[in-house]
Amino acid sequence: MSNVPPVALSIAGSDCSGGAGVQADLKVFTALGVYGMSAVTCVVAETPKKIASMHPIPVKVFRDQLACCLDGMPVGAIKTGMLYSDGVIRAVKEKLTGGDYDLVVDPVMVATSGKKLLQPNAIRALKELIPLAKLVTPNVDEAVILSGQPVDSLATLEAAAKKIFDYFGCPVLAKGGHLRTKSATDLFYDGHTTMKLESEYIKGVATHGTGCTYSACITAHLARGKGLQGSIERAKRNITEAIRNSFHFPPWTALNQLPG
Ligand code: PXL
Repeated sequence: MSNVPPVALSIAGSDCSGGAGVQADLKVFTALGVYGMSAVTCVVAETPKKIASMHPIPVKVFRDQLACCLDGMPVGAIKTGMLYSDGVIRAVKEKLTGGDYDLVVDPVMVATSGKKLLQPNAIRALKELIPLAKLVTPNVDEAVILSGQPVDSLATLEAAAKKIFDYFGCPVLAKGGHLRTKSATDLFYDGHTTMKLESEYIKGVATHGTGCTYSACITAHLARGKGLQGSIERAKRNITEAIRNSFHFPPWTALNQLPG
């Protein structure tokens, strides 16, 4: 009897504290009934409050992980998170070009603690990867960098999302959680449709790894064949509940409780 589940791959950094990066992605995949695999780009020694050190994985070892995961396994969806270097990004682009995957690019650049998770000289390579994606998921700061426009409101976030679509030809989910609005509103734009995803802003909870968890939820739903808009809508509900029910391990900041 065959028993083949949906399969997804996380290409991201390792967060030893378990709230972000590959660890968060694999937990989400499991929680949503998807078999998860990983290609680690960088080992990050961190807690939700600080990054102690970072060690990039040699590009050869990274390429080998990609080959082991992709050659022969029925991978339906892939997400990228912290990529860190130009060499890793070029390896991803080379391997995924021409493949039949639903790719979600979470354009991770800076940790909440302020540490850079993408080398400055890798931004160009990241911009060349985005056109391969089915979705790019910038937060406000990343939307500013990718669009070259200031963002300080939902209207300017929407303008930035449209600019990003025009530049990269890739559907955009611009996440407005960092705007000081009453609700946490994200904007999806795919060249035709603008979809507004609104949820209650849950006050006083600054969770670590929310971006990773959100894009992993989208990736898992894509692997399950829910389509792009259906996956985003489901993931928005998942992430809102994950924040509402988040775990607190004082003195750490909160960690998302994964969708069940
Ligand atoms: O949340 C961004 C992020 C992504 N990936 C890794 C991280 C972090 C934040 O700390 O450590 C590995």
